[in-house]
Amino acid sequence: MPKQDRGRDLIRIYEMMLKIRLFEERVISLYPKEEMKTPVHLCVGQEAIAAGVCRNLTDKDYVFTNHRCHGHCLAKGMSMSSIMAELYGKRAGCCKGKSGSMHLSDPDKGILATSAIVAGNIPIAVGAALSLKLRRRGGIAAVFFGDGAADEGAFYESLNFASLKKLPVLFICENNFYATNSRQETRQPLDNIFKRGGIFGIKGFRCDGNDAVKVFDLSRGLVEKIRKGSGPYLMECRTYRWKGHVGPDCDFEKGCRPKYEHDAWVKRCPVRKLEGILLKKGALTGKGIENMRRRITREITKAEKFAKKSRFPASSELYDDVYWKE
Ligand SMILES: Cc1ncc(C[n+]2csc(CCOP(=O)(O)OP(=O)(O)O)c2C)c(N)n1
Ligand SMILES: [Mg+2]
Repeated sequence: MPKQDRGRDLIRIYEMMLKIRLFEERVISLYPKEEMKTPVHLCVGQEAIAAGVCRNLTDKDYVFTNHRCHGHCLAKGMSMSSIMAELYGKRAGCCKGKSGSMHLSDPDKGILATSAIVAGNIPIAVGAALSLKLRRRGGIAAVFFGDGAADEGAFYESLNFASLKKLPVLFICENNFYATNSRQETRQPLDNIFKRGGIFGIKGFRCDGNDAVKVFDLSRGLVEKIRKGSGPYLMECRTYRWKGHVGPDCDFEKGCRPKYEHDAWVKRCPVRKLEGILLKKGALTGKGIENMRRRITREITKAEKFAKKSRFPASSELYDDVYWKE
């Protein structure tokens, strides 16, 4: 990749990470008003993975995400207003106010469906990749899931089938070391998620999920190979969520994890890390970052206003767009 393009990519990745962070922070500040009638699983601290991977994807590619999906959806190009309106349960939301936070979708942007069933999105991604291959349509499927999803049988069945059929799919495990409040070592005898495709012939890689440059470089190489017909790859990105499993509080406040652990990861903030790199290279200036923040904040405020003034779906629309009819 020419040097200049790479520099541009890293700036765009930084901008996306900042957008995700500021969006989640706005949700945190609005949530206590209890106007969003949906659980929210926030991705503060994990932004580098969504932004780094999705920078290598196009509208032709699919993304399948899970309950912690805001960052992936923003990074795949979904409109912020349609996400915010969905959180408010409004008709102008991406799913007409019926999905809430955990089932965001936007087929035009390649987000066909989002599943909150842990690991449920993985076989769906594999099915979509099979369809891409059969239709010779080009494009790949990228699926984001947590370390908790690696406990599920569906993960292994999906790896097996994807490898068997050499499907264009990238498996991305966001290992934040917890599934709800259970630590990884209380659930898994070995800390080796990236190796678990090995028995099916899938190569796996591990990287620092708080280092956007590493995530971008690793996923770029894998996406290129998958596009050329290599079949699937698995990457494990090690990271940490700063907020509780669900909602805007911190887990250490509830005694679910030690504060020192949380504080150590906050010091390794992925946004600050990339910011430091770009400032040092002279690719960004303090003033440039300030302007970027202002622009994003305006976009978020616009999305909030849009969501608040949109209307709720009418009760007569309850069964529209669902399979079940009275
Ligand atoms: C099949 C299934 N089992 C349990 C749950 C309840 N649940 C929702 S999220 C979650 C933890 C998921 O952990 P992980 O996959 O590591 O994702 P993270 O929340 O850490 O991002 C659980 C157990 C569920 N939604 N689906
Ligand atoms: Mg987890």
